[in-house]
Parts: sequence; C-alpha cells; structure tokens
Amino acid sequence: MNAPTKIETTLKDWETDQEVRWCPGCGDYAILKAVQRTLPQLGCDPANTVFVSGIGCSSRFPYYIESYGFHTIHGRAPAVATGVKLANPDLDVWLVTGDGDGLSIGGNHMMHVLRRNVNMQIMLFNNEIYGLTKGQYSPTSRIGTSSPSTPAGSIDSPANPCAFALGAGARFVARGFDVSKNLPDVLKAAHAHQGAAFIEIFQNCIVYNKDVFNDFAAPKGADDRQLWLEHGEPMLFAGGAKGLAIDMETLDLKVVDVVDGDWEAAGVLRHNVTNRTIAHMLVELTFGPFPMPLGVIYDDPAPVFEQAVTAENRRLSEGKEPNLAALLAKGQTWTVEA
Ligand SMILES: Cc1ncc(C[n+]2csc(CCOP(=O)(O)OP(=O)(O)O)c2C)c(N)n1
Ligand code: SF4
Ligand SMILES: [Mg+2]
Repeated sequence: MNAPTKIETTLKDWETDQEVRWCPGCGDYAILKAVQRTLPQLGCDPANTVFVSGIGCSSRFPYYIESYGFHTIHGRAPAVATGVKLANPDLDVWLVTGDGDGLSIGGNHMMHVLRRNVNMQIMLFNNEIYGLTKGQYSPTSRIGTSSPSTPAGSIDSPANPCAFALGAGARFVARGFDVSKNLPDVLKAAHAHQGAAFIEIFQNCIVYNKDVFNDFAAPKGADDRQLWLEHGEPMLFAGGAKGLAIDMETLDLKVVDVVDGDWEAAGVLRHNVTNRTIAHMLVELTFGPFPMPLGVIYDDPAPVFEQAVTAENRRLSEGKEPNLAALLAKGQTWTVEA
C-alpha cells in the first residue's frame, strides 16, 4: 500500500474504454468489479496507481483499470512491479497474476517478491487451469484434472498458493473468491498492510474448469463450508454450530461441535492474524473434512524492501557527488583486441 493523498473517485473513474475480452460468465468479471468498487473506497488516485500483470486471461486486468499499468511477460510481473516500486516508492502497486503465470513460469519470481517483502498487493487468480492457452493443467490443478495436456487425468500433486506464500516468507496471506461479497474487505485489508500482501482469489474458468470451487463457493450450503476468519473472533462456521480447535493429542486442528453457542467451552480458537503457526495449519487444511478458510489468514507486518533500499542508497551516497564517468572507469575494465 501507498497513497500519499486520498482522493474521491467513483467506480466509473476506474473503468476504461477497452472492450473486456473474457468469456461470458468468467469469474474475472466479478473480480474486476470488486476491485473497481474497492479502489474509490480506499481513496486511491488513478494517477498514483499501477497495475502490473504477466500473461494469461487474468493478466489482461490492467487494460480494464483506468490507471497506469503494465501487461508484461509471462511470469515476470513480480520483477517489473519491484522495479516500479523501487523507482517510485510512493506509487500504489497492484500485481495481477494467474496460477500458471504466478506459480509455473513465475514461481521463482513470486517467491522473491514475497521474501523481499516489496510493498504491493498481489492478487493471484487461481482457476486451477491455464485459461488463455486453452485449458492445459496448471500447478494448482487437482489430481485427475482432465485437460489437453493431461487427457488421462493429471497425476501431479497440486501446489497450494497460500502455503507457498507463507513458505516464501509472506507477511500477509489472504483468500477470497470471485463472486464473494467479502472480497472487497479482503482487498482493503491487503491494501492496509505495509509489505507484500498475497491474496489467492479462487476464480471460476467457466470454459475450461467450470465450477471446480462450487463445493464451497456455491451459495447453497456455503455456511457449512466457508470459514470466514476475522481477527479476534472465534473460528466458527455452520451458523456457529461448529468451530476449529486444537487437538491436544495430534497438535493439529480439529472440528468441534459447539453446544448452546458456548464456543469457549468447546475449545474453539480465537483467530489471531499474527499467529504464523496457526496460519500454516489453516492453509494446509483439507477441504471436505474441514471448511475452506477464507479472509485474512495471516497479517504481521515486517520492514519493507524499498525502504531498506532507499535508506541504503542514501547512506552510500551521502556526501558524494555522483560521477558516472568515474564509476565506469573504476577498475575492472579491459580492452578487447581484435
Ligand atoms: C514464455 C512463455 N511461455 C508460454 C507462454 C504461453 N502461455 C500464455 S498464458 C499461459 C498460462 C496462463 O495461465 P494462468 O496464469 O493460470 O492464467 P489464466 O489464463 O488461467 O488466467 C501460458 C503457458 C507464453 N505466453 N510465454
Ligand atoms: S478461458 Fe477461462 S479464465 Fe479465460 S476468459 Fe475464458 S472463462 Fe475466463
Ligand atoms: Mg489460471
């Protein structure tokens, strides 16, 4: 996050004149609207905002936001976004990527933007497929996913984006999904966080991986299958009839029944966004026996990269006159004879 001044805008101010080229019914539309609705609420200034993406359907995003933007090359949005942030730390930078862009070709770059803690919001649209290139399986595709590149069903063990982010050292990890009414709140929390804020957004690719998130995202039965986390609040779901507690024998999470609303008696945990150990447990939960943890899973700020770089540059250049010619001629030069 960074926004030296807040200004008033409306959703319309963030819309472009570009024709939106996603398939009808694609979850990307809902995410776009959620972002366009949230930016005015945050007081963001289009002149101070930059959206940086890689390649993929999701990465078309910058075309549709009336701000500055870069549609870069496959997997390299983190490198370009880091450059943008270092060149002008006052800019409010949003990175948009897909499960393929961010975790296949760009997995390496994603790791470093997180570990360096460059101050930006990172939205990874996870549709568990390569949408743009016509539906090949991706690093997040489930075992058995049938696709042009896995006609007999995928046998790869899928990557877990939030576990990856935590493992890479991310200080903010959250989850949402395309049509969720809570997505703007997740985006606001990410924006308020100083540092790399990683958000996995489950997104329905209606053409190549239709409704794979319906098990928890469909409105019917959502209450039993979604666990919306809130700092300081008990981890309750199923209308408060169930919750998550620690199993003292296995030291893992377990689902407990809550009788008469007495969640404390049932041992239900109170969510603490700064608890990294519990965050690891939450992102690793198997959906089915457990609900899907959503919202802000982890939020514990640490010093940000660009401030350290700026401070070091200042320290090293203090009292010195810049002299490019001297720098270029300073040793380690040689002449190549023909
Ligand atoms: C260097 C390079 N390799 C491969 C491609 C082909 N390619 C374009 S997008 C893409 C995958 C996109 O998947 P994802 O990031 O999940 O985005 P989605 O389309 O699903 O939103 C691939 C493999 C490319 N454009 N450049
Ligand atoms: S291919 Fe899938 S992800 Fe891409 S625009 Fe179409 S529905 Fe959306
Ligand atoms: Mg994808």
